[in-house]
Amino acid sequence: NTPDEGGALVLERRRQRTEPPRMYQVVILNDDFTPMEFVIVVLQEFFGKDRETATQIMLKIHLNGRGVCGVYSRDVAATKVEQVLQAAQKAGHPLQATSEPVE
Ligand code: NFA
Repeated sequence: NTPDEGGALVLERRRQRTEPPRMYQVVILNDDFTPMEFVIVVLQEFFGKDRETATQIMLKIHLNGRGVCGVYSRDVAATKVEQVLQAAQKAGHPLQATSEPVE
């Protein structure tokens, strides 16, 4: 910060070096036992999907083996995974979810 440089230039260089925070996708895995309806409700309750979108995502998971339910900061993604696992355990379903960095 030389006298004639001014603080604004320094701040600008620092901003350009700051990468945006890594984002994490929450993935739900297919299994043979969890009812389709339970997955649809989970997608509505914890991922804010409307019923039609939730049904599409559930079917994609059912057919492809896995599907992305949403993309969030690391902490929020971890909380979503916990919510899914806790709801599944409480209902006695083997539904699995995980979060993984995007890219
Ligand atoms: N495959 C499950 C069934 O046929 C449905 C399911 C979909 C489970 C998506 C888990 C995830 N009942």
